[in-house]
Amino acid sequence: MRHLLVTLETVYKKRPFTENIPMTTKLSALQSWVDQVADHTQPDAIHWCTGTDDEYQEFIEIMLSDGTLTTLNQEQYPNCYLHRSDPSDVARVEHLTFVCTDEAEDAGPNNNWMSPADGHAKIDALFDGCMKGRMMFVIPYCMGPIGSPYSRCGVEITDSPYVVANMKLMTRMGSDALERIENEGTFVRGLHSTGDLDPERRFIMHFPDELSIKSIGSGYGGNALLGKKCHALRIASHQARQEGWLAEHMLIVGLESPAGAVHYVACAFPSACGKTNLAMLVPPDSLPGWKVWTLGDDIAWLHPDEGGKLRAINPESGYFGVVPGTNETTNKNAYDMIMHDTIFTNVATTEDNEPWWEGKKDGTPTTDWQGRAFDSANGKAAHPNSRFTVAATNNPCYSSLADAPEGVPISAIVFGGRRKQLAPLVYEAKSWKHGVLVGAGVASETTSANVGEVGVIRRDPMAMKPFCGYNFADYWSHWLAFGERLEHLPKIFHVNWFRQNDEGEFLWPGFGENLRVLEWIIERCEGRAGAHESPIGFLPNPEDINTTDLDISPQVLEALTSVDREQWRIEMESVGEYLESYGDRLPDALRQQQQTIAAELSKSTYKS
Ligand code: OXD
Ligand code: MN
Repeated sequence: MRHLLVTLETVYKKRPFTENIPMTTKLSALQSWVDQVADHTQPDAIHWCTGTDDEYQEFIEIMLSDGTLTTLNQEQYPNCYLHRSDPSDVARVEHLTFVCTDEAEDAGPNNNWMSPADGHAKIDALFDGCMKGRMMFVIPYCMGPIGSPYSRCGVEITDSPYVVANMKLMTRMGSDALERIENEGTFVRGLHSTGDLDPERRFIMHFPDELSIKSIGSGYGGNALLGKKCHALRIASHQARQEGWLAEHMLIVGLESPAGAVHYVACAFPSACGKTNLAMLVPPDSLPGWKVWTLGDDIAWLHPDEGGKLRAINPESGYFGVVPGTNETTNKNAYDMIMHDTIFTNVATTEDNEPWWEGKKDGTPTTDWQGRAFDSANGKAAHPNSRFTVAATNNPCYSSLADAPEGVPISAIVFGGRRKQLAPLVYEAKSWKHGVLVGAGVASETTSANVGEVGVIRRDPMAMKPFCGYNFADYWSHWLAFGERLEHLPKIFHVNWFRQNDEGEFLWPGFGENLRVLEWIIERCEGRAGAHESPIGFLPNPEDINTTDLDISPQVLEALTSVDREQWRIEMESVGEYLESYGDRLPDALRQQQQTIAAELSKSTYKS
């Protein structure tokens, strides 16, 4: 290990890259791409990442020595480090993210578009010589278990050691991935440089037809860890459409009932709406015997298996989670998980050099996320989108099936959003087609995971608004056709944990208590739980939700399990208008679903 450290340090002292190629590849397409990128970006040296723990440690030490990382209190937080990013570089940048296809229509109204020629020209100019004085890292990675037929590989080239360390925590990267790439001969090409971090020279471009990504000017996870949003969602959604599967912004969780039956559920919620908390849920004491297993907290790749069932893998192997709000009550598993071997980004620190964030119950911040003495006049101590990066194996409830090449069978798909009003706690779609409409109609308040206004309601179909790599209308057609191919269709639900009363208080306790709603969902899948039919779907009767030992009034439960017909009629109209904005490509079956429900809601006989 010492030897490698010396090698990397030497490399940092600007050896010409041609003299330092510790690892090359027998795949000529990969070698020539790396050579061509090196010619273009002019790094001082190239390092091919092997993915070993020793190599990770070296990257940590290099970042500690150049100030990219600082050490946190090693007694309380062993192997935990803090990265403070450029204050202008703290979130995804949807307005600077492009999908480059020959025809604008193929990217759709849901994406910013440029032609591939314009996209390359614009971004290549920024890559010109951008790695001079820096080192270039080649990261072969595999999204999904190395041995799974459902996994797909990529190679990220970056000049950021922070990206390398994060990719090590988040993906299966290094020699094993390289071997698979060499055997398959195909991989997604991702080129990344932090550039000069000037937001004016920041772009994230996707070329789905070339299976390639170019990202410059940001070191933030969603913009820079190219395996995640760029590959596993935008490029993969395009590949999935061609190959007959789905790449979705969904957590995957296993729910084991006291009787020992395990159901796997995939849930799509927009960014920063609690997917990590749900994926790692701790059953409350009042629901004894339940166990919850995390498969993934952000992305699911869904494939039909030979028996016509839906199976899911999580392409990632780590979590890049929102830190604020994490505590022993909201998510004890996450709270424990991030007490060791974690990279924190943009949290505050205490006098004892422990990481601190809003919602952490103990400690007092003395230094804010920008490294200034904390003063509440400057805003929050931790950035609202501050993050932890941690390997999934740190998770106390990590599923033993997360590495299974065949994935897990999915019983239910759950959509959800953050809605103060209107959407009930839970309802069930009447059919797959209706479920596709439910997904297409998802709306949620915007969060700090993207640069822009926070708390504004926007349509976020299937929670994929920022991540679908092609026209949403074609995506909905793909979802509809996909359902036709499945012999055993999972049921589709919609949940909303975020309903508030007029005083702005949450109606539902959320967090671990959400298991009560999941219990209803899986009992519906087993044909055991009650419900009543309404135009919007099947709603639980108040008594169908297990409220044992829960402090909730009948009035509140009634409000959570009913719908305001007039408000939903207006909502359905707005969904209809939204869908029509996709024009001719909108699948008729979806239009019909919307029209049927709108018509039913208009009938005066219906009472919620
Ligand atoms: C994320 C996001 O980081 O959705 O997962 O923004
Ligand atoms: Mn996400």
